[in-house]
Amino acid sequence: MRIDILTLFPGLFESPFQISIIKRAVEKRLCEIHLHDIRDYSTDKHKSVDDYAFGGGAGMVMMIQPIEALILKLKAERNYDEIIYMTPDAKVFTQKEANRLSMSQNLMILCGHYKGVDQRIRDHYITHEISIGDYVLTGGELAAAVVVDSVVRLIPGVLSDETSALTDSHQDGLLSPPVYTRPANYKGWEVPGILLSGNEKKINEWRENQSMEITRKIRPDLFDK
Ligand code: 6GU
Repeated sequence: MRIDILTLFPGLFESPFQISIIKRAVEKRLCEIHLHDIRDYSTDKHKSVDDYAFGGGAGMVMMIQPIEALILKLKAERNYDEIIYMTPDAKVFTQKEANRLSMSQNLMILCGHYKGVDQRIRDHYITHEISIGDYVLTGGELAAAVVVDSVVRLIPGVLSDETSALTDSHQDGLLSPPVYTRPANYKGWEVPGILLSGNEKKINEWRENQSMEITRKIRPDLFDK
């Protein structure tokens, strides 16, 4: 998979993609992540990337020109499965979406800043919009890093058996059961005995029950979906 990220702040992605699972996915050549600085595509003599909103109001709007130049350059090089715009005014990202996007060959992700991008970019180039939750971030970069992380770990070969995605919270629509490791008794805090029994069938039943109970308690809304 190839992911192109269009941003005014490429530096924000440096550390998240240079650590752990994403780093390994890139090293194993299972994915390529390319960062593009939108400002490099401004033809303006001051390299402007934003301007005041028509109609007034606080906050700047990202201009069409540099974004379009960058999108057109990339589109001329390959076909994109989706051209995604990160914005709080979109449907909220889910595991189902992560699963779907993980089957892509090429993804382009545009990160919004300030008041967002000129609507005409959305109308004419964007094929999919993502918010990561009902709260506001300074820009789309951290949200894009979240989406990339959740998608890249699902690419076949990225996770080992031990880190398998199949048992993740949300993968089956439920929250995960509690987990424990050595020691079995720490200061008198004991691990549930069933987990030490070696009875795989009983252990799986216990985990399923815990999943249901925890989901009912913390996220009952997941049962409605
Ligand atoms: Cl994608 N962008 C911004 N700026 N804020 C957000 C978001 C995205 N998702 C949730 N909040």
